[in-house]
Amino acid sequence: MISQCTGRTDSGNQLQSASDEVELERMEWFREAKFGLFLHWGLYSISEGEWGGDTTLAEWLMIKADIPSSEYEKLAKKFNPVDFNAREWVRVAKAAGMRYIVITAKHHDGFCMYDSKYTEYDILDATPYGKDPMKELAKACREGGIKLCFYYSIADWHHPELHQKYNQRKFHPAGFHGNPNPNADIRKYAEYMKNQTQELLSNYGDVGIIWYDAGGAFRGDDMAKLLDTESIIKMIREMQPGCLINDRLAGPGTDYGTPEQHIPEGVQAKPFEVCMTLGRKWSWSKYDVDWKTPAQVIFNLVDITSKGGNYLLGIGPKPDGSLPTPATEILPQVGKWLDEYGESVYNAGAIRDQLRFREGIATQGDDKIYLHFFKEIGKETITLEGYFHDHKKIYMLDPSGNKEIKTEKYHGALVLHLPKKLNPNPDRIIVIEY
Ligand code: JFZ
Repeated sequence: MISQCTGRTDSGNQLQSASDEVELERMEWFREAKFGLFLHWGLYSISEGEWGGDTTLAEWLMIKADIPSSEYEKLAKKFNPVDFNAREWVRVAKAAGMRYIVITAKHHDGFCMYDSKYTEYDILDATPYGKDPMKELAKACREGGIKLCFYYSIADWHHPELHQKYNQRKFHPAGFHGNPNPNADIRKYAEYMKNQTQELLSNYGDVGIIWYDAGGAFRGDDMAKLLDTESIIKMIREMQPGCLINDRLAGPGTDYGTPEQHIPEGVQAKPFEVCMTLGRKWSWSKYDVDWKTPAQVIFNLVDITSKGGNYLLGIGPKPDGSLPTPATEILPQVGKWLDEYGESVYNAGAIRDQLRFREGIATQGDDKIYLHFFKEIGKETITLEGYFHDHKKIYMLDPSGNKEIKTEKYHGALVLHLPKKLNPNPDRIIVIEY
């Protein structure tokens, strides 16, 4: 396990090879960022979660409502996000403590939310908006000092050269396509996908991640061979060596894993990023009313950090370009907590020591261990077994003034005498500085 901060392996050895060094350098911003905003925004947003009386819909609108391309394409004429303000999106992300944004450049419906020279089925050519929002967002991210990243769907329910047999089969045995073409040539689609990746990496400055996703398509097929993913990865490495590639693009040499809507058990060997919705849906739905609380988001962020991962939290901007009100109410509260306690996340990662802390979640930085208490523990002391540092000081983290914690050694373990009254959740962190 490479430390979050020093880049040394667990035993403090130097890195094993030059490729480790390159990988470590490429991942550095990602490891330090910890927390990102995932935005699903497209023609499906216009439905606001409803189609033909079904109010359970979102970004899978086209396949779940079985809409042919000739019908679905008409949505483009209605897409005019007059309230889109890239600077406001970046402000909301930064105020939440988020340090990168992943936005859908193209989702499974095949509609491009950026100006592509390889199709007219994009926001510049097919909608009344007539601008490229990704240009505005790239500028705002640069000015705001956060990374812009693109979600790019490998599945495509509109492109004539991707046969429906490769698309999602769980809803349609043969796969779904809005305009099925029995003579589709996968090699032409592979070229289209590679060309669009190239233009995303050419026209928007530094890109932090190309966040590929097949959404269950190509299941049982050799995606790497069919799409020649190795040549795509090679091109990305050559064009922007600092750009990460997630593991949903099949093939050798991607950078990190992407558990979706769940937090894996235990510290993970490979870098990973949990992607999760803030509500229930990835894209905007006015029927999405079940939102996570700030405390739940904070717990998830700390839990994921303690396992060595990042947290990518998803919301769906409205078709007019504004952000859902619950998101603008919840996210600033998470950001306030990070303003006060963020060192226990940003400058920390999985515990490298053998420390056992059963009462909560522990994260570890270069010279500090953070003990997060997220539940009532009902006792006045805790015993840390497997702890071996000669600590400098131990205190309760408190923005109004850290409170010293009394300790004693007991059979090689460290006993901490807790304050009579622990701070209220989730602001209860004891720091061991060594
Ligand atoms: C995928 C997308 O389908 C979804 O719309 C959203 O963008 C999410 C972040 O990524 O979700 C998946 C991923 C994998 C499967 C299904 C949906 N799968 O393997 O069946």
